[in-house]
Amino acid sequence: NYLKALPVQLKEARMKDRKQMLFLLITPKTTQLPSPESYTLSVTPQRIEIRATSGAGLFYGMQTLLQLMQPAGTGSYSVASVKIEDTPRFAYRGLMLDVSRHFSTKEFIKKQIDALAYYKINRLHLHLTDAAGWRLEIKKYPLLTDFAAWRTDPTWKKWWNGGRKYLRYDEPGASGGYYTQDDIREILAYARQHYITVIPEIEMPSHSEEVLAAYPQLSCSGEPYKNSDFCVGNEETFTFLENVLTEVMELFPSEYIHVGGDEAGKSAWKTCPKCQKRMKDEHLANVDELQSYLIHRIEKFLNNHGRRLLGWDEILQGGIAPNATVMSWRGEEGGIAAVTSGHHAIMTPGAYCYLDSYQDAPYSQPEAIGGYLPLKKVYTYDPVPASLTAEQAKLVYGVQGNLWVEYIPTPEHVEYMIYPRMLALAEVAWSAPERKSWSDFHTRALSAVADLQKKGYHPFDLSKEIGSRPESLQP
Ligand code: NAG
Repeated sequence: NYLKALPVQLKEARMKDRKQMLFLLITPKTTQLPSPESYTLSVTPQRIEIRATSGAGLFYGMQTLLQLMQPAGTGSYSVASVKIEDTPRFAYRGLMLDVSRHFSTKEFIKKQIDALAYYKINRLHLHLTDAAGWRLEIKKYPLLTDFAAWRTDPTWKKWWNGGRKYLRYDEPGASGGYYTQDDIREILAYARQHYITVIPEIEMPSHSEEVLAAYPQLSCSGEPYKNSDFCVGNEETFTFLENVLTEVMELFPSEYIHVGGDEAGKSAWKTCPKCQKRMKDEHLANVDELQSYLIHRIEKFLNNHGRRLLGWDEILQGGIAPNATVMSWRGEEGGIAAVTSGHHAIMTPGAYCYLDSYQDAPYSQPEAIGGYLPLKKVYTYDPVPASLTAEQAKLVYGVQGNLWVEYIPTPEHVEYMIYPRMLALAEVAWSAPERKSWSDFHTRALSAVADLQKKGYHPFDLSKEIGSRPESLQP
């Protein structure tokens, strides 16, 4: 399927001599090919050969070949003779896209899949639910998309500061959107062709104002617009979450289901009679343990369905669930704590991986959430903290860039924030640290930006980088 969908240039390529051929060979596992994503690529004047033990490896060999092809006059391309053995450093190489704060269409997602796969990214984590809008059709709970997916202002910032109301989809001024289950199937089929696994995130117990506006009985107060956390004392909360996750698992084949877990306020739990009763019955010492009770129960549910739980590093609070994987975002401490206790971790610390930060001097940039993360800083990141033993380091499953879009209302702006920084992260995720070179990467990133522009993307123009962060917003 992928070969059918290849970019025009390769489909139209003709080898000059009929004996010149492109071979894609699946071969038995060898030490040369240690992972299913490894490949060898050999280009001689007579033949191009890619070997791998799986389709994924052949796919990555193809991406490298496409990147090496140089235009050589009208409609033809040349590739220099080369012999490459290549293997990824990390099995998990991801981008998270927040589609709640501002909705992204399925066409936009597919366009990003094209670019991400070209740079050998293999996970797309979709932040599908948050206060700003629920983005996934759930047949059992129609209000999630008839109501909680629509708000009064298309711009998050104005809406957030101005009353935070949701509207029915057919009310005048309703702004938002969601993916139907068919849209998701379409996205997933496209992602699969590009060897990208899509990981759905359903937020709990917090960042859930939109759910609690639609189904207020799931909150501690029982009233809309009062709480952001689910009531953990209420059995209905678990019925709801398990019903939602059942539909999510029917749609998404990913091993991981992301359950959020970040930034719960937990304050309503302290006075809610149901939460207090739960704490007493379950011998829970504090609200952290109450959160952990919910995460443990949800993990059991996911594990019973053959899935693994993934969550932001707050899932460590009150005791981590036995099989959970931690996504370490508030620095590296969460990831370190996870691997030290034998859990997997995915590194995504804000200081290196948060693509919603400024990438250049603020006065030259559209407003961002704060923080300064230029390309070079992303490139220098090492996802394995120096303090880890070799055994612990093996539990670092990979690295991910996160794009939260509170301040990023248009698709062009989303691309501007992703590229080229995601290319730096792709190299962090794939290449052995000793093979990295900033100056070499910088040169390649400049031409990659031009290439992305030619393909219709809107990357930050790296050739115009000012490269400093003045304290003032003025030049
Ligand atoms: C955090 C929140 C996220 C927000 C982002 C902005 C996580 C896991 N949680 O406050 O909802 O959009 O940072 O950078 O990042």
